[in-house]
Amino acid sequence: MDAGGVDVVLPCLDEALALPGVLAALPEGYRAIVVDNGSTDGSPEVAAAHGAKVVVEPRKGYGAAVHTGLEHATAEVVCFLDADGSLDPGELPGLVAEVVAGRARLAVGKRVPVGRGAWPWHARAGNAVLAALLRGRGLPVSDIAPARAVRRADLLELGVADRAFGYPLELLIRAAQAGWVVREKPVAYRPRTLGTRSKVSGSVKGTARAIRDMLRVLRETRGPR
Ligand SMILES: Nc1nc2c(ncn2[C@@H]2O[C@H](COP(=O)(O)OP(=O)(O)OP(=O)(O)O)[C@@H](O)[C@H]2O)c(=O)[nH]1
Ligand SMILES: [Mg+2]
Repeated sequence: MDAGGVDVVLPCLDEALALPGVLAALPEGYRAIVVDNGSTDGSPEVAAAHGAKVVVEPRKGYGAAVHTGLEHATAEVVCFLDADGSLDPGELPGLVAEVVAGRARLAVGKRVPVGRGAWPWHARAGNAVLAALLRGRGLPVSDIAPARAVRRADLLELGVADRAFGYPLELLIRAAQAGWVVREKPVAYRPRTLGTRSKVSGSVKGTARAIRDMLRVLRETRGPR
């Protein structure tokens, strides 16, 4: 992708140890927008020192961070990626290529675990159930992945409303309802950077919160039959 480059939105909550590696791995022409939700480990300063644009979002939640990052993006194509070191920014051009070439409106990563403990079994099982539900709604995906590429204008128009942890699921459901072509590409999924703490699937509290938010999304959306 040339003309204007690509913006990469990185939701971030206490990822100071992971950010240097993640930001250094961004391909040329890919600009980081780190969206922070009140980190207490100096993440915003680390992000800025490593060349990222930093946006502070006072509302808590993955969806709030991702949406605010989208609002601050200016590139035609925007990527989203976790900031915990579990995903390689070097794989983003593969997703962007699908969108730029018109093979997909939305390109998403399908996580392939690399290394022990990359993907806790309960998170993997929950993810598989949700992916099966999505296939039932006509979307051929096998992962609710936190890596994606899409045109900025398309995503704004799609109007994803969840601001918590149901965001990735609602995005896929709305894409299916809008008749978008969604393509999955395999991406390596590694254990998060050593020393950083899991906010979602690695703890009982985080998992319970994600399940609650995703069930709400399922209740509030209706798939085409
Ligand atoms: N801004 C913001 N970012 C968040 C919030 N919760 C999680 N994140 C970020 O969203 C990404 C995903 O969170 P993780 O804790 O890695 O969730 P996970 O991948 O399910 O859990 P792990 O398997 O432990 O990695 C990371 O970059 C987090 O820093 C939040 O409330 N606000
Ligand atoms: Mg993670």
